[in-house]
Amino acid sequence: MTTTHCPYCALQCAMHLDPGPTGELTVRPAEFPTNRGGLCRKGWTSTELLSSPQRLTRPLLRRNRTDDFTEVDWDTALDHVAERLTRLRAQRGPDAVAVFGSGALTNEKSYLLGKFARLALGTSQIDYNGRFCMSSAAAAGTRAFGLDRGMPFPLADLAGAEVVLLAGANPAETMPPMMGHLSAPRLIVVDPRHSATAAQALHNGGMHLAPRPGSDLALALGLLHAAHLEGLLDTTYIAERTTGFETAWRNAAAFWPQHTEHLTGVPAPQIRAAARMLAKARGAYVLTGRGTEQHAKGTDTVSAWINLALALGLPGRQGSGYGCITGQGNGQGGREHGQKADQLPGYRRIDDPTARAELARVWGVAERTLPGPGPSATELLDSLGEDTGPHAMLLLGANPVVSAPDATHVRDRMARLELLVVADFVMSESAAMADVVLPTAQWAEERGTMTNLEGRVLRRRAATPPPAGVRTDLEVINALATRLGQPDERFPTDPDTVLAEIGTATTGAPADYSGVSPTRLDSGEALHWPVAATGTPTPRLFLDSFAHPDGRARFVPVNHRPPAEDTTPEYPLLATTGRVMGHYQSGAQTRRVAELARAEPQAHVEMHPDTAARNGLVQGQWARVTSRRGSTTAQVRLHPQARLDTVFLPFHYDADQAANNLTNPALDPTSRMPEFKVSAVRVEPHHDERHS
Ligand SMILES: Nc1nc2c(c(=O)[nH]1)N[C@H]1C(S)=C(S)[C@@H](COP(=O)(O)OP(=O)(O)OC[C@H]3O[C@@H](n4cnc5c(=O)[nH]c(N)nc54)[C@H](O)[C@@H]3O)O[C@H]1N2
Ligand SMILES: Nc1nc2c(c(=O)[nH]1)N[C@H]1C(S)=C(S)[C@@H](COP(=O)(O)OP(=O)(O)OC[C@H]3O[C@@H](n4cnc5c(=O)[nH]c(N)nc54)[C@H](O)[C@@H]3O)O[C@H]1N2
Ligand code: SF4
Ligand SMILES: [Mo]
Repeated sequence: MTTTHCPYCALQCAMHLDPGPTGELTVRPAEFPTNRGGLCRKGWTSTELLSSPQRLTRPLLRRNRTDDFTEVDWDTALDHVAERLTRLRAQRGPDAVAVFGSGALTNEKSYLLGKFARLALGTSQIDYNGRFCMSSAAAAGTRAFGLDRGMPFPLADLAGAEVVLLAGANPAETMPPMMGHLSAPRLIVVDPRHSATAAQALHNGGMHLAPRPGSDLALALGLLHAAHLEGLLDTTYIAERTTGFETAWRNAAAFWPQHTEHLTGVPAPQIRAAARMLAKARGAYVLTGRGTEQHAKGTDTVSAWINLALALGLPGRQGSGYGCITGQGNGQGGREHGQKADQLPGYRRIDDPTARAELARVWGVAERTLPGPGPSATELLDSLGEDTGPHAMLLLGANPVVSAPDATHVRDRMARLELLVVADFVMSESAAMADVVLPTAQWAEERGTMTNLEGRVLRRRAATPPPAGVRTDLEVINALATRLGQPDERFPTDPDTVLAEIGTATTGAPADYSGVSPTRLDSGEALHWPVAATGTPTPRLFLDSFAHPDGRARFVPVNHRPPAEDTTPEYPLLATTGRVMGHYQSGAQTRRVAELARAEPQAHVEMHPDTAARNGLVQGQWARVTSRRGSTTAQVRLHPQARLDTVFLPFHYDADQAANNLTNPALDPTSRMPEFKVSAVRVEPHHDERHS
């Protein structure tokens, strides 16, 4: 038996893997503070992909995009990649090569990938899919508290609260075992959809506020306004632990309940009632998810939620707080170790001279050889093949052809690359476009560490060796780096050696991992970062002071503005996107798991029966949904409690069922988050013999 954690989301449920009679691994849930013996359907079926016939086990190469792939040996594939990269760099300079990483990668892979980009390639062009995930919350958290750790408290603390407000999060589908921690508190769910979580809230005496997509910022200002008017703010806390309340309040002052109702569609009495419920609770949390964050104003929107939490005196207190629900398996650790365009390991900035000097010393290079900050994920993808943009890309752990905004455009850009190299264990839609595909090991075949949604570092353990012919990501990075002239010892393939180096590289940094060791992890100690070599872990941050130099949290003055595009007679509805329980992300993995594929075989579009009727649609019919970017097809699923002006599509499907054919690449000015959650669309019957 091997005890490890689920490969998918940031809850990182613990599980035991046992070899079955035919050698295949079976899953049993393990007792652990986040999942407490529970798993969702994806976790239960997670071992199926290890032995799937769709698994890649040989490197694949084609010298021409119009050719089919041929199986080659590793040396041929790696030599080809190294030779092409060297030539491109010589012709066009180091920024001609890009790297795209992922919050699915272990801490060790994230760290080594960032180091590979900066040292072996010398490129500034590195970013990752976490940019599409929690980047707005990270930016707002840093502004307010001086440090971003998704949940600055253990998940289990939530159970002790009286009220939890969930803004744009649907954990009943996205992290089902988390609902166990939310059964005692009353929930206030803010979601345009009557989601499974909203249903749970109403069932337990809580509330569901259903704002128009993209209007959360107004709603958060309205709640602050209502709480202030009723004298429910924590004025002592505001005076002692924060700065900037007055300027932030000046913006909220105009958001009377009626005005807020007009902007959001949430009835004024509900706004007042929710403000009262939250403000009067003994123990309350405000949590944000992607629904409120994935907007062209996502950072300001999260700031508005944090302002509300600060005004009520919640953050940095035992039994109360603000947190962002991080999404990907290593969404937290993946944002700390330097695969982000503007970042060095330990959550340090790449434009900070002290951090640069420190890292250069650890890495044994001259500081001036480290590149500066590069473009964000959407901008990076948009510049591929441009004269001044990258002409080659190395992609690990993401499937942007399905998951990036305006996916058709992204596909066109990726097609312009002279060299696309993808390391994956299945032929994802992005891998299918590559020149070279490198087959890598999966979660249950490798060791490493992951940092879960509460900032706790966990150990991923190998339960079985990888299939013959498959290499680990660390081995792939090493093999490419050495071929590019790097010393072998600079790119270790042993995860524990990389972890030790992460400890050195992050000593004294905001995300200090120097106290994380295999021995401490194996002892079961709850290692929430920062954890210094000689120090104790930090399950709860900010109890004494916030991370700004003056120790205070900052209110950030923010104001409401409409989404990047609004409805017109041609595009009269708003489409929002998100997840269903049975699939994970771009679906590259879960669409290949038989039970999950059977349960949710194709895309659907959720809408109110009247909206359907007005557009000539009935339950189960195929609809075409069209935005200014493009169109997609999906089967109509009626929902009697849906908003009349809003339809919802999951983004787990590819090609002509891809929700991202619709989405708007308009970016948040601070986090560079695209507007996944609002597109103006029209819906109509789709007539196609394949679907009839
Ligand atoms: N089953 C499943 N679970 C997952 C994942 C998965 O792909 N599948 N992915 C993991 C990852 S990476 C992430 S980031 C998390 C995401 O977890 P969540 O944030 O819970 O997921 P989403 O479905 O993207 O969005 C949550 C809700 O936001 C709502 N929403 C849409 N527009 C708006 C808006 O304008 N305002 C508000 N307030 N709400 C809005 C949607 O209706 C949806 O119910 O899930 C993780 N867990
Ligand atoms: N419309 C819309 N689009 C969205 C969102 C939304 O809500 N709406 N959400 C966004 C969010 S929050 C996220 S996080 C992104 C995620 O979207 P993607 O970045 O596309 O994520 P995945 O589908 O998880 O892709 C991971 C790929 O990497 C492979 N992989 C997994 N682990 C490893 C590993 O350790 N090594 C290697 N080499 N490969 C690995 C998998 O097989 C898979 O092919 O999607 C974003 N896109
Ligand atoms: S909730 Fe997340 S970590 Fe837990 S079993 Fe499901 S996908 Fe895996
Ligand atoms: Mo995510």
